[in-house]
Amino acid sequence: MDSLATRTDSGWRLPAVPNLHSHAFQRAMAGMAERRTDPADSFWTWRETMYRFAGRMTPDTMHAVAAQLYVEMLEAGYGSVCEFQYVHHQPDGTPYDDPAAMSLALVEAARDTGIRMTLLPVLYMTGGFDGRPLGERQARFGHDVDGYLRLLEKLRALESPDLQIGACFHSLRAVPEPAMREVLAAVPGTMPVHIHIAEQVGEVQDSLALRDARPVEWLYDNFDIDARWALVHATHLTEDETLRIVASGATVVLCPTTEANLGDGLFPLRDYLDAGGRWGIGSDSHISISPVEELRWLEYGQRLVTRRRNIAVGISESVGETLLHGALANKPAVTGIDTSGDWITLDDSAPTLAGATQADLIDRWIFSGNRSAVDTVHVGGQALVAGGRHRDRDAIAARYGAAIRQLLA
Ligand code: NGQ
Ligand code: ZN
Repeated sequence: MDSLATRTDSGWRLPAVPNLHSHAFQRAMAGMAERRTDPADSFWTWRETMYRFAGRMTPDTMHAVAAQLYVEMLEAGYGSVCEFQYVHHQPDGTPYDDPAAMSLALVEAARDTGIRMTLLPVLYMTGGFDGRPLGERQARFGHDVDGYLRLLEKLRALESPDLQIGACFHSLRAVPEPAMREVLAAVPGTMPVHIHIAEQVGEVQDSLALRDARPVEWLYDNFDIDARWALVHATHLTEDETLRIVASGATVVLCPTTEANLGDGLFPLRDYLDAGGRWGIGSDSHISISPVEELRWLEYGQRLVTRRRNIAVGISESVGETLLHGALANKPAVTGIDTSGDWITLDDSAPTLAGATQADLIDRWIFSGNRSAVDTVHVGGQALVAGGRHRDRDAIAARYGAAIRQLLA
């Protein structure tokens, strides 16, 4: 396999990495849910903290938080982001004067920073597989199908090479089957479709109890899933489900640092790679914003359970090269965006890269040290990051600091 690293006059050049899963507002709470509130603390108790933060966001704070997040993404080597946006309305569920206000705040943040965005307005209708209504804290997430399609239509008018719109179902818990069908029938057949699925054991158990099928099994039994589908997490899979995902050409979006932080479980990576599955990475809750750390922990999780080394090795013998190839391959179907011209350079003076060759550069970038080695980032021909710093880093950080103080007040 040819290396993704090329030597240029300005140092080692690599493709920028697409970030396939983000909830921008969660950047504001990263590191603030790490105290035990109950011996049974879990994903579900974390979610209560997360809902409290979601409840405080306004279009202005959303804009400030997302701009800071996107600066950090670019500085880490991501060139594009899929934004899974479900905080749509005022806290009591009343739409803003402009029902797209929150989504537009994210679009503005992407424009401020220069990151490419696939905006995924989320359909969120029910509080569980049993179809129960949204809880009080979920009120601002909700839409009926018509309102959702109007939002999609409005946002699609903004599409450009830097901004694409996709369809998005929060999860099988949150969207009843008829609504999924209506949306899929109404949107173009090439539009990316993203969904959270099978992240937690509790979700698999509920699905078995109420639908007599596991989430991924149920999805494949009931819908034609193809390459435009992004299945976020898909942590808990049987062998049969794993093979059905591979055969469909869908992309599994792995978010290793968030999945570790939330105690989700471990995706069956080796089996999935053996079968030829497509995957990508996302920073999701933004507990970490680094493609290096996502890829490193994708591999380390597997090492820890198998008690072996060098697991994610495919046609290449380099783990780093294999991982980076995987994270970059086949993304237009799930992003709608052509990122092939976006690239980063690494800092030639970084001690961790001293004496690197094309054969070991990517392994060293991913597995050695913690100081970011990203020097420049070029998106759509523009240098957004130079010397490791985004061009508007300071102004955006100042606005972020003010927004956080307001959120925490
Ligand atoms: C979310 N996040 O929507 O932000 C979810 C939690 C849920 C992650 N799963 C809420 N990482 O799944 O209900
Ligand atoms: Zn998510």
